[in-house]
Amino acid sequence: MPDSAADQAASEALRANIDHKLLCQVATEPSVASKAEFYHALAQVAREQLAKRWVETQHADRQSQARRVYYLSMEFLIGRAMNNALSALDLRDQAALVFTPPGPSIDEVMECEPDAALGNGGLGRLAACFLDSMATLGLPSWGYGVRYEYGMFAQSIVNGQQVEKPEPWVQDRSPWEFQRASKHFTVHFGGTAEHHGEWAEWHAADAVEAKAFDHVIPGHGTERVSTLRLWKAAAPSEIDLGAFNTGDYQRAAELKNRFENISWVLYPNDSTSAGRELRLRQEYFFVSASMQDILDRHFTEYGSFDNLADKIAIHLNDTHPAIGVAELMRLLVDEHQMSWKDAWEQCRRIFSYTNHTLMPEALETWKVTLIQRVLPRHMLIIYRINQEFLDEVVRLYPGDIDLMRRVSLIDDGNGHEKDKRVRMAHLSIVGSHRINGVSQLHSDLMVQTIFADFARLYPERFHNKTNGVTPRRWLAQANPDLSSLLDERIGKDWRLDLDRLQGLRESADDRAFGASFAAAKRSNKLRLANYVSREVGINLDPDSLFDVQVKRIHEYKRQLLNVLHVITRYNALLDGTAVGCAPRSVIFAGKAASSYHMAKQVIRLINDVAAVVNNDPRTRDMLQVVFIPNYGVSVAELIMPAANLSEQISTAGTEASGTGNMKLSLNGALTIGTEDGANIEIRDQVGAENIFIFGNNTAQVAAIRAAGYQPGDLYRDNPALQEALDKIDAGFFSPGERSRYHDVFNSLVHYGDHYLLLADYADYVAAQERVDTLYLTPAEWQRKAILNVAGMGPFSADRTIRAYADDTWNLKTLTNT
Ligand code: 26W
Repeated sequence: MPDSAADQAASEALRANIDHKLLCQVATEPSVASKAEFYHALAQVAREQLAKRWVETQHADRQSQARRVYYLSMEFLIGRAMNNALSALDLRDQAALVFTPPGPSIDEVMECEPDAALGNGGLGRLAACFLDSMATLGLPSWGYGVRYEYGMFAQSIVNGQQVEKPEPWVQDRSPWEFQRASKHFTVHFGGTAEHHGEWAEWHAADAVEAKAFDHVIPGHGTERVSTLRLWKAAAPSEIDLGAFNTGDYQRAAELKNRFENISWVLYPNDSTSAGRELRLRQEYFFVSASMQDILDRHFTEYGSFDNLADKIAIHLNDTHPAIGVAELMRLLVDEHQMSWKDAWEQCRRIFSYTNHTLMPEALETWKVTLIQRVLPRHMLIIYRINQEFLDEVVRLYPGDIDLMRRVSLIDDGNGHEKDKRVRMAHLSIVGSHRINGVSQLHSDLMVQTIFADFARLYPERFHNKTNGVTPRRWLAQANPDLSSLLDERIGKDWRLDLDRLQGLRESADDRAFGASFAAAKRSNKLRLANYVSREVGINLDPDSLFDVQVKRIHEYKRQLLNVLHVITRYNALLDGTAVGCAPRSVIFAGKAASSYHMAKQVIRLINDVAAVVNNDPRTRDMLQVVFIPNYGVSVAELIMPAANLSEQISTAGTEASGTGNMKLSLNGALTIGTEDGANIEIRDQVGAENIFIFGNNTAQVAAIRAAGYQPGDLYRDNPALQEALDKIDAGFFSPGERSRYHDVFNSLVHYGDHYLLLADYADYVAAQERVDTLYLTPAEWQRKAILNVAGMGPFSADRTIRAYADDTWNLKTLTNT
């Protein structure tokens, strides 16, 4: 805590500024202001300074004429902005001094802010971490996305089941956004396209207005910022007025809805492509507005498009913005009279693409008939791109018809016209000069499996960029206790240079440091326990091992395997065979897609198991289970610092990278995990002896499947497994409805156990026993936890973004002058 005279003076100045904002912006005064009103006043203080930084950054970028990167993403999972903004503006400590009793604390004020949950999970949160790093590294950079009125749904648990409620995160207006009244573009849909040689005229049927709302993303240790520009859909004003003027209010309202629904709600699905028309409209809507804005800015600055590719890089965050390849071609050829050949050359130097999943159901394809109807000109462009691409393939591999069919941008639907589909991943690859996966394993599998043909055609395009997380939000802000301890040991520079954490290695055996490290962890556990007690009504023992699995609920992530272990442990405690056990609190959190039945069953089962286990006086001291509702960025900020054990147990080869694994380890949790995604690289950094790796690896998973996997045999041969599964099947945890989990049981034992839970069960349970043994030797546990933190340097998003800037975007870093 700062208490010098200078700090006091600064906090007095801040207090005066807040009081002023309370008066002028909120029209109240400190003695009667509510927490929410204090929040708004404080946000206004930050807003003003962010605005200044934004203007200066734009000025510097224009002056330097440096290349910019535009990061296109359907999702940005920002969370709250206040703590991050105050830290970046160096106001955080002063704000803590301003908000003291009898008034609200700074934490209470910050909790008034709703999360901006404009994303589903990993992909959206990664985009938010990347913006933080781009700003911090001084890259001329913009994020572009959709200003959803309703973000990720709010989850509550009613009778053990997930209930989804809409989440209107900007009730009226957010203090963090700047509406740019002068920035609006028209986006067209439907109609017909008429060819005139190389270019075409698009006679669109509909038009919608895209209005710009900016979020200033502050850099840390720099005055530079990045911009997140989000588009809101609105009816074009002439249509609105026309109907109103004739007194037809109902029609005016209907029209307004029809247009504005484009940016109403985020699709709450990760890992399955919805294939719905509204989703395609959302994708094109934000991509078209972004491209027009980008070209507008470029032309204003350079008066020509000849140097476009020298000055801009556009990144596709998965295939969701892939229609941008066709849109850039349309704008350059049809609207700006560039030749097809020149436009395509530029295009290919401009775009790059990241793949985030190998799951076949997540790979986006769109019916040709749908694209023809909604975006007729783009369909023609895609056909031409495909034609030229396939001509190239024929030149390289003459006569290989099968190869052509496999790599074509169009899936020919086995000759059925109505089943033809556009493969968005293929469009992204053909239109990009660099393509990457998000961990070494994922990138390797990508070129060996789904993109093998393309890797043969264009080997130089494929590479790896292992994900990272921002240490500002996920350590400095989320875990102040551990942060101050690190500051004392290794200095404060780790915030901007995470490799400094290596300096902790020499403290791993220092008993006194270990004790302070453990004390910080315990206070974070207490903080979480208080939250759980308030929100869920379960009192966790802060000395028990906090065993945490937090992420989207999905079969491949195998929350069910974790449940099987919980039941096994419960059974062992009951029959007295549990020797050498440590008291545990098993903590789950995560959302299930609303249409994903099996994922919802898993949530219900967790809650049913929790109800039985937590109410059993025979085991209560040794085992507790809790499902924390409404997992999101802010809940994660509470959970990550409090975890002892990080569950990363996906079937090998299915989790592209994971980023929660990095956040947990960075906060001193040990990982129990499979050889999947970034777990492998985490092991390489922290040392195999400081992580619990178990189960079949990718090659073994493939071999098991090839040999004809028989989960029923494993069930029969393992009594502990059988007992756990039988209890689920017999309704032991659902006495009011005994058949509730038949489908869960069947999916594992009789219907093939697609994600091989039973194949990894025995090894998982054995690894969990090793976890207990270690936890019962606290000094050893502490040592390994410290070594985990020490090894996390490479998992800073700064490292990832520097690598993208160097080998994908070809960008230089800048400082404001
Ligand atoms: C079209 C529906 C849809 C929506 C989102 C399909 C697929 C997605 C994402 C690609 C799913 C996702 O979030 N993938 C996660 O990306 C993270 C960041 O790279 C990785 O760390 C996770 O392993 C990966 O599951």
